Amino acid sequence: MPLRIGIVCYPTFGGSGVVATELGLELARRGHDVHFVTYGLPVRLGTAFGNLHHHEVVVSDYPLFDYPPYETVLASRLVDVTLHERLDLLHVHYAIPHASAAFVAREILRARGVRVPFITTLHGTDITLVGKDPAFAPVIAFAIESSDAVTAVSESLRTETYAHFDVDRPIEVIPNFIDMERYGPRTTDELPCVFNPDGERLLLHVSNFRPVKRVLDVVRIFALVRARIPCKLLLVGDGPDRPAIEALGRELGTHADTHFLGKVTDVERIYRLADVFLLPSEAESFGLAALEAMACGVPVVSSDRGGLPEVNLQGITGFLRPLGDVEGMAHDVLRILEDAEEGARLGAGARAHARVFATANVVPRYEDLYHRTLAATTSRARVES
Ligand code: GMT
Repeated sequence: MPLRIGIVCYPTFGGSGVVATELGLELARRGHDVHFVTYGLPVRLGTAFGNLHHHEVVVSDYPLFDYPPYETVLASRLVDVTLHERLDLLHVHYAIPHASAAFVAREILRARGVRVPFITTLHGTDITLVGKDPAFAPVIAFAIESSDAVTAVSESLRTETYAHFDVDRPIEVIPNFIDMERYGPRTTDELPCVFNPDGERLLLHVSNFRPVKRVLDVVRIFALVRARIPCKLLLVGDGPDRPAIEALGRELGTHADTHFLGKVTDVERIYRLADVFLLPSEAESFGLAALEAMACGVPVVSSDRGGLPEVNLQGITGFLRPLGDVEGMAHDVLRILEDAEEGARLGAGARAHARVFATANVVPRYEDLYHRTLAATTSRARVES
């Protein structure tokens, strides 16, 4: 049965926003009425469907506010959209502040006799980094506890959530997913690659260049590999570490062979050019970028942190090393680049394992959760009345 679903997320380039947007698009394709409630148009919301809607959250600039009350405005907007669009449920991505805003909205609606459950999907930094800041912890724990259902994008994130928050409720693991058609290996009819005119090998990293991504390690790995074979580094994204990345590249003499491509929207075109994908992160609840690379048949060399071992399988889709083991990761990259058979085996393994996370395998699990949550809400309402 088609549902009317409200989705809250960050509309930016972050992984949680990307997952929420792709989920909304897929739910709309499956016939649900999807309403995004966000402060800007989600960046990947390119395709328009008649059953896909956007409701902007506008926080007015009032001289009294040193800090605009985004959470309050979001909660009010959720009440308004739920009532006028007769939403069945809210699905919020990223706990801060979306889950607490959804809680406020749900309680306001309940006081008006309207029962609308909300589902919270935890993505990682909401729990592992920001969530551990004591300034946020009580509200996050309460919002998780008060959600009608909670999901985490990996087993690792579920374990971390229980370890760091005093919550006593089931958390269902529904992993991130990938469109295996859009993300696929390079075909022979594609334009020649402009980044390696002399056939240099291509190393790729995609992220928001935050310290947690350890992009400086990427540059160090590249320097070690480049000392052995001709290669180039493609960096997609941007963020606070960019000046330090450029400085290190100049210091190591690799800057001229590094291409900064910025915040590319059709990133799948870049993935499939790469020979190896690097993700040496300090923390990674899932590692969506690694999955995107794998779907394109690109082996991954990553750290072994967080949910990465659930995505990148040692010796099957690529290699994993302890945090900061730059020499080990460079060794793994060389193994992939210098042995064509090994590179092809890992690339095929990467694409094969990515299939586990194919959209058609994962999105029905969210639909199933929606129906179960609605059924539980209805029967609770019956008991209470
Ligand atoms: O990676 C980031 O810093 C962005 C962050 C986000 O919430 O937008 O990504 C997190 O969610 C992604 C989607 O579920 C995961 O694939 C990333 O692993 C996770 N990032 C971290 O845990 C650092």
